[in-house]
Parts: sequence; structure tokens; C-alpha cells
Amino acid sequence: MPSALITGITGQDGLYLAELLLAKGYDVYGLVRGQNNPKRALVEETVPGVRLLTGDLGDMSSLLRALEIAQPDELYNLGAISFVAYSWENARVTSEVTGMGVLNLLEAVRLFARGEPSRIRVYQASSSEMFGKVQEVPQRESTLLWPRSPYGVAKVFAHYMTINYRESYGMHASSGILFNHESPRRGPEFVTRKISIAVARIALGLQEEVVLGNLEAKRDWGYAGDYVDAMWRMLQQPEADDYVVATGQTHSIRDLLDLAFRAVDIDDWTPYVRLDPAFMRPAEVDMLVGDPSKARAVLGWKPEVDFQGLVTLMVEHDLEEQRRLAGR
Ligand code: NDP
Ligand code: GDR
Repeated sequence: MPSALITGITGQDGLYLAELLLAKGYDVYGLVRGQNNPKRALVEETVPGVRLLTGDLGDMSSLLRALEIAQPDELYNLGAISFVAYSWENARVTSEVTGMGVLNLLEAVRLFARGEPSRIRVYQASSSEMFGKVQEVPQRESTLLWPRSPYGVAKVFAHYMTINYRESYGMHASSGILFNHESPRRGPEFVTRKISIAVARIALGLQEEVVLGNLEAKRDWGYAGDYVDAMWRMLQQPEADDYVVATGQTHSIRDLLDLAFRAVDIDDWTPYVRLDPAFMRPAEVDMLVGDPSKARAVLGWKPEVDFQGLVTLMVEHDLEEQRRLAGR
């Protein structure tokens, strides 16, 4: 039975990936940080088959200990400080976790693998935020990187460090350059889930408005359940490589609002949306759209859920959850 270790198990992707690997018969280990992590219970409830280990990307000895216990064939590094807006106010800690944390992990693998660096296949969660001020449309693996936030810069560092360990030590380390992917498990700080929760609450009469920032930004949004399958496929390849994972379609926040409000039969959302500069970013990524043709050709991967399906799925989930929370 293959063994896999997932960092970031308490996050959106960690849960979907753990479900996928358990269904494939893997022994799955998950790294949880902190002495009393409030999300631990959610992981235990959602994926009870996962064995949880304590560790932090900032603490290399905890990573080495996790490798000793899990003896992984595959290591998925999903752990990061992942909220772009937060990264301006907390640039240093974002750089340490999202950037240097990856160096700690690669170094731990190199030391642990003792002269056989390709024995553990490594996945690094790179991001479309690395394209930032886009130099090409659509963005592909060879597009010049131009990050626009401390988070994006940290991801670029981690991305090139992963490539460097592959080229320097022959490590089987792949980077998935994933575009935004969402789900009912998305944290409420991200715009899709912020909107799906607010729309559900507005429809139920529990909230009057949603306060947002830039409505013009465009993102290539896919479904997280589809994207974790691409991560697994990357590690099944004989050679490690980098892949863009995206839908190839882009939509604005306005398009997102149209679909989300339409899902609760509201055609004109303008009375329910207020703009506040507090949610604007010091530098914006205006327009992301990925070219997933390499992932399709080499990995045989394609997304199953489209944008409309994704938004409907999230709003329906939040209607049910908000009804339950309100005791209705
Ligand atoms: P989440 O924010 O939902 O999860 C991030 C995870 O990282 C959490 O489990 C968090 O743990 C963990 N983490 C934070 N700090 C540390 C630390 N110091 N040591 C160990 N773990 C830590 O992110 P997603 O699941 O959405 O994303 C997974 C990965 O993919 C991230 O690296 C993200 O940057 C990247 N990515 C995500 C995309 C998306 O659209 N979702 C697109 C492209 C890349 P805790 O619960 O304790 O905070
Ligand atoms: P992003 O996701 O920054 O793309 O990073 P987010 O959902 O936070 O923002 C998307 C776009 O929406 C605009 N926006 C708002 N965003 C938030 N969060 N809240 C608001 O009120 C709001 N109003 C407008 C933003 O300006 C932005 O343009 C996500 C994360 O998962 C990263 O970790 C990952 O690497 C990238 O996706 C790909």
C-alpha cells in the first residue's frame, strides 16, 4: 500500500486530496500545526482514515520526524499562508511559511532520503498568483512570472526552489501551477465563499448586504475536487515536471455575483452589494486565465465542473448550512 503525507491537511485541498488518496488505497498521513488546532476535529470527522501528525513548515525537525513516521512514497505540500490580502499586512510570516517553509521541506526530504532523493515524489502547490501582472494571455508553464503580492513572491521563491532541487539533486519534485479553485470547503475569507454565504443569508433574510472590493478582477475559477486529481496525476508520471491546471475560462467578480444571486432568483444584485475600499488590494492581479493543454495532453486531466455548476453548488450548500445554523 503506498503511503502519502499531506501538509495543509486542515485546508480546502487537504481534505479533498485525502479523500481521493484514501479511496485509492493509500495510507494517508496529515500534518497539523499548533498545540490545539481548531480544525483538527473537522479533519478527524471528514477523513477519519487519515493519521494526524504534529508539525510546522517553519520547524524542520518536526518535518523530519513526520517523514520518519509516515515513510511516504508521495509528499503533497499544500501547507501555506494562502490568503493574498493578508500577505501585505503579514509579509514576513507569509514569506517564512509560504516561501522558506518549502525550502525546509525540500531540505528535510533530501536529508531523509539519504542519497536516494527521487524515492519520495514531491508535489509543490504553486499558484497562478505567480503570473500577477500577466505577460501573456492565457498563461502557461513558460509565461514569465511577475508576482504582485508578498504571497505571490513567496510562491515564486518556492516554485524555483522546487525546480532547483529537482535539477540539483535529481528529486522527483513537481509544481502544479494551479489557478483558483473553490468549493463549499473554501475558507469564508475568499471571494467566492464570501459571496455564496452572503447570498444564502440574504435569500433567507438573515443579512442585508455584502461588502466587497474590486468587482472588475477576473479569475479562472475551477472546482477543488477536480484539481486535487491533477496533483495526484503529476506524481504518477515517470519524470517530474511543472503543469498549469486551469479551466481556460475567465470571469469577473461581477459575473460571479450574477450567477450567485440568480441561484436564489435575484436578478438585480445592486441593492445588496456595497463597495468598500478596505477590500481593495495595494496591487491587483487583473486578469488570470490559464492554458491547461499540457496537463490535458500529458496527465489526461480535464475539469468536470464548470463555473456555473461551481457557483450553484456553493450557493446550494450554503443555503442548507445557513438554514441549519439559523435553526430553520
Ligand atoms: P487553505 O488556506 O485552505 O489551507 C492552507 C493550509 O496550510 C492549512 O491546512 C493551514 O493550516 C496550513 N498551514 C498554514 N501555515 C502552516 C505552517 N506554518 N505549517 C504547516 N501548515 C501550515 O489553502 P488551500 O487548501 O486552498 O490551498 C492549498 C495550497 O494550494 C496552498 O499552498 C495554497 O497557497 C495553494 N494554492 C491554492 C489555490 C486555490 O485556489 N485554493 C490555487 C493555487 C495554489 P491551519 O489550518 O493550521 O491554518
Ligand atoms: P485570490 O483569491 O486572491 O485570487 O487567491 P480571493 O478570492 O481572495 O480574491 C479573488 C479576487 O476577488 C477580489 N475581491 C475580493 N476578494 C476577497 N477575498 N474579498 C473581497 O471582499 C473581495 N472583493 C473583491 C480580489 O481583489 C481578487 O481580485 C486565491 C488563493 O487561494 C491563493 O492562495 C491562490 O494561490 C490563488 O487564489 C490562485
